[in-house]
Amino acid sequence: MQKINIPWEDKPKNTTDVIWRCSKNPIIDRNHIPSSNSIFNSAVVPFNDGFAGVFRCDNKAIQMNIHAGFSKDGINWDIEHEPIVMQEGNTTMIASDYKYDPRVVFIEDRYWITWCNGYHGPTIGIAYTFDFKSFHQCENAFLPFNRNGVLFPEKIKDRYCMLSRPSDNGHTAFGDIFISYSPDMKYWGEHRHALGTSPFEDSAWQSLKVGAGPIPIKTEEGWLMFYHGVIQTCSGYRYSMGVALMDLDEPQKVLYQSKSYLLAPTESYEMTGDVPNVIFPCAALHDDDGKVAIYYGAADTVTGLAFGYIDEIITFLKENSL
Ligand code: BMA
Repeated sequence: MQKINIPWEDKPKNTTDVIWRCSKNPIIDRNHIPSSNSIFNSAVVPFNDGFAGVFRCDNKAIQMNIHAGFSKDGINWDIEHEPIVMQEGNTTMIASDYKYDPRVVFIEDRYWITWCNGYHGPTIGIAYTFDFKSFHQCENAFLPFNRNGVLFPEKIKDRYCMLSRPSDNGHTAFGDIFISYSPDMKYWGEHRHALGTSPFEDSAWQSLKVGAGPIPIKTEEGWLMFYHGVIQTCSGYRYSMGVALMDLDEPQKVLYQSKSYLLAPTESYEMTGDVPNVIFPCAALHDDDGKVAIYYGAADTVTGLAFGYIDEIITFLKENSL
């Protein structure tokens, strides 16, 4: 197998943090393509001898859509100026009022994209591609309202497996992560509760709602799942990133859930933007050496990148678990 050279910077000498930010942050600015108001909450995967991605680009009318992009190094991105045009996949019903917050994963023979799809309110859209040029849209996974649909990178007990967060039609002041299974990427069922919010007095940063982030990473200890947690403050929601380990065979069983956040909005581009105080991870690249590079939307405006070691993250999680 080809070795993946994920983007990487060594841990700064003066930090004891488990996660550290890329010195080039934000790696994608809000006006990276001519039409964009903001580019954030986006997903990337290894592709050919570099990387491909699906980017959330809100245009200057604030229409939310997803665009394909390509990169040699995972940091400098060529993002298509026009949104992805979907063809029919496993359905003829490919209506979509908007598309946002994509995730991307390679399973078996193709890349699958999930996103928040506007169909009488937000629900989870699914599409596949082989080349990031033609995309085939499939049946929505769920009834509205739902957000943060995140696939596992392999079948579990012969079924596709997806995390999601049932929501409302607005800014959803609640929400736990559920898991659902499908034999064919069309019909989803066996919905189980997986990871919930925390009581305010235990871990307030994740007391309002939680949502899955990047594709879970398989480790010997379980599925490593980065997620966002939200606290309601006097001046609105604050989104931070946490991490959990889920059982390999029955991922609805949460083995550890972080009590402290891993990354919270503290940099100016995370605290200031169209929606202040948001860190929203949607992708993580990892290599055989145990390094991980996490892509996250910052303040609903730009895209940031952060780094860590998987074994250090797991140690942190075990020592800081709810
Ligand atoms: C959520 C989604 C995300 C967004 C976040 C913070 O409900 O809409 O796209 O990043 O709110 O505004």
